[in-house]
Amino acid sequence: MAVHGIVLVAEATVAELTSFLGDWTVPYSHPHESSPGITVIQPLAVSDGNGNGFTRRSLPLHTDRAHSPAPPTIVGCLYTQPSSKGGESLLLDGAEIVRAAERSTLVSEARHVVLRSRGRPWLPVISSSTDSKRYRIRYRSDQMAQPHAATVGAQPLLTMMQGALTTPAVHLFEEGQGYLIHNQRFLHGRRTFTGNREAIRIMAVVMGSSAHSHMNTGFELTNDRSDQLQG
Ligand SMILES: O=C(O)CCC(=O)C(=O)O
Repeated sequence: MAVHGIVLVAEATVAELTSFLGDWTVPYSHPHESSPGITVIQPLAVSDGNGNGFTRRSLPLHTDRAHSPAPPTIVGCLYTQPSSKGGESLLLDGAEIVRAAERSTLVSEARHVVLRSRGRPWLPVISSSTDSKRYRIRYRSDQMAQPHAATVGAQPLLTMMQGALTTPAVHLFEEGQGYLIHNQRFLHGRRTFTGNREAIRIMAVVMGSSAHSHMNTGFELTNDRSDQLQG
């Protein structure tokens, strides 16, 4: 995950995933969690007013807690009950967006493409460390937050990003399958579905003492690409 930003899992249980994360991460709390860092994602009869997560509706590509100053570093989704129809997962490597921005020099406008969320400070969609070696992506376009070009010069970068978001990898995960992603790099979402599909979502931050604690400050652009996910 530290290299590619994603790990696909199969024949897994929630206990196995939490055990895998156990000695190098700590749970990241979410208002809807049922135990520390763990939220059951299933359609609820009554909307909780928190958007489409707990419905059968699609979720466009996003970063979890993108509007928060410190989103979780690791997000996992383990599918525990399949849909009757639909519900494919959408995944996109944000490193590809940063590479495209760098190739076109649009990356210089990055700090002017922001996420606007009512009552919160604007946060850059792509941020980089002062030496530009590490990048973080935060993105969502829903009731909670909207991307916005704060200057005329930033609009082409936002347009390019939104174009890239139209070609995610699409996976229909079966029971016991799913993914762990570096949430500051990979965007995820899902297609609409029917039936009683259920997923267990895990959120975590890497411990400061871990050899992987650099993941909390974003990702580096390397030549390792997640090509197997494109399509
Ligand atoms: O239902 C899914 O497959 C993904 C859910 C999701 O994107 C989320 O909870 O943030």
